[in-house]
Amino acid sequence: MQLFIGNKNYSSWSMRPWVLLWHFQIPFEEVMVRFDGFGPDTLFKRRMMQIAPTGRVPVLVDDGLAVWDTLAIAEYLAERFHTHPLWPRGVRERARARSLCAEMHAGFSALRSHCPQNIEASLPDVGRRVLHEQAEVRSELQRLQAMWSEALRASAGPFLFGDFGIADAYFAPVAGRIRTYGLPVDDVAQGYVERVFAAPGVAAWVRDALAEREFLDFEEPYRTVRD
Ligand SMILES: N[C@@H](CCC(=O)N[C@@H](CS)C(=O)NCC(=O)O)C(=O)O
Repeated sequence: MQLFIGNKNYSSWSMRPWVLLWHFQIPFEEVMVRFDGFGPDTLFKRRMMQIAPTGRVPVLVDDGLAVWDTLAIAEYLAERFHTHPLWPRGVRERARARSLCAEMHAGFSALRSHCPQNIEASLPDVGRRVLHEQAEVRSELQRLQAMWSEALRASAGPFLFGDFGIADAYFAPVAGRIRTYGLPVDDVAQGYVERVFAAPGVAAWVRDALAEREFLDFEEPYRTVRD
C-alpha cells in the first residue's frame, strides 16, 4: 500500500491519513511528491494527475486501486482494517465522529485560509492579528472548543471518542495551527492539543516536518525567510 503525500511541513490533508496509518501500525510506503506549486505545469501536478484525477494529495494506492480524498481514504482504511478501531465501535459514537470529521472536511475555511499549516513556524503575532481582524476565525475557534469539549466530556477522553482514531487524525492539523499561531483556547482544548501532539503518529509526522528544512514561498503568506 502506498500513500502519496506532499511536504510534511505544509500539507495538512496529507497529515491525516499518514498519522492514522502510523498510529495503527498499518504497513505502508510513503511517497512524497514535493510541492513546487499547484499549477498545471508543475512537477507536483503532472505527477499527481497520473495517480488520481484530482491531482491532489493525499492518495492511497492499494493493489492498483487509487483512493483519493481524505475522508474516502479514512473510510477505506476503516473497512480494510476493520479489526483496528479507526472509528468508534458504537453506532451512535461513530455517527458523531463522522459528523465532526465531515464538519471539519467541509468547513473551518477561515481558519484554514488565514492560518495555513506551517508546523515549523512560530507566528503568534500573526495569530493575534488574524484573531483581531477576522470575526470568522474567532467564531470557528469557538466552535472547535465547543465541539472538542462536548466530545471529550461524553467519552471521558483522553481523545475525542476515547482512544485515538480518525476524528483525532482529522483535528491534528488544527491542533498544529493552534500551536503555530498561538491561538488562545480554553484549558480543555489546550490539554487536548497537547495530547494530540504527544500521540505517536502525530509526533512522528512533526519530527519529519521539522527535518524538511524547505521554504516554499507560495505556502508562506507571512514570512519571506525561515527564522
Ligand atoms: N478534499 C481533499 C483536499 C486535498 C488537498 O487540497 N490537498 C492539497 C495539499 S494539502 C493539494 O493537493 N493541493 C493541490 C492543489 O490544490 O492543486 C482531501 O481531503 O484530500
